[in-house]
Amino acid sequence: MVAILREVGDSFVDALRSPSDDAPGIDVARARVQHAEYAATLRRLGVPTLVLPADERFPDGVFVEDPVLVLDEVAVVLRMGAPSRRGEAAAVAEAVSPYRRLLDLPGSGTIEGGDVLRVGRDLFVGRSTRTTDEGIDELRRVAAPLGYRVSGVELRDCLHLKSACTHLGRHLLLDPERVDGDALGNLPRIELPPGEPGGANTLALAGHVLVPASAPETAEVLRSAGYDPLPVEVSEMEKADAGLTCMSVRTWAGSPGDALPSRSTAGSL
Ligand code: CIR
Repeated sequence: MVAILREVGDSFVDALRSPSDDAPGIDVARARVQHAEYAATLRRLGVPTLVLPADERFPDGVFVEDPVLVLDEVAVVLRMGAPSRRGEAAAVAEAVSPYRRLLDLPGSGTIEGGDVLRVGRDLFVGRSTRTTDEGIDELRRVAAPLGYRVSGVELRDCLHLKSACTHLGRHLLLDPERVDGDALGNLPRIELPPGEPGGANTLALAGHVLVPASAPETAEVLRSAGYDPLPVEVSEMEKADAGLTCMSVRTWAGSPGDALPSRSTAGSL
């Protein structure tokens, strides 16, 4: 069981981002510090990390969640919607291959890992600018024989489904402005507080929930619901429309929101 990460390259300064007139530029040095702190947090929680070297051809290569979807039985190599990112899959798939048999999607539809929210044996897939109905159908053809139900979900104003909704373990955390919770099964839902859009992209593991440092009210809401939020600074990733799930692809079995068994070191965090 390992979390696979990829270092931040110098070309991260050119990462894809939604157009905005006054957006500050990405500070690559700061992004590297934040990435190293993210990796250190995972390790302190007892999660081993495998950190791949950066590949300067791929400005968004740090976001390893998007090119490969790891299920309990197999890993599915995805055809990404962003053409500039398609070459990222090879290195991530190779790193995953000791842990899972690799499967390719059968056609030419597109789908990105950030759009796939797993809840038990349900795979909810955002219909985004990156993920097409054809891509969702192809995932269904591969995953249904393994016992997964695959459903497409409408999104409003967000890059990926997991920009707006993540699995905490006992609940979903979701932004009702951007995704309709009724499309996401029966798990109880916690609504994202207004004004903290980045807060929806949390990462639950080892009895804790990593929460972007930019979302302190979200952390408070999660604490009130009985979770143990751990703030992690990801300001430079947020400038590239990304957050906590995007920076690792995790090879343990079970729902992504499932807590891993805590190690004694995790208790001191
Ligand atoms: C992109 O636009 O593809 C990257 N700048 C951000 C990817 C974020 N990934 C994710 O939400 N899983």
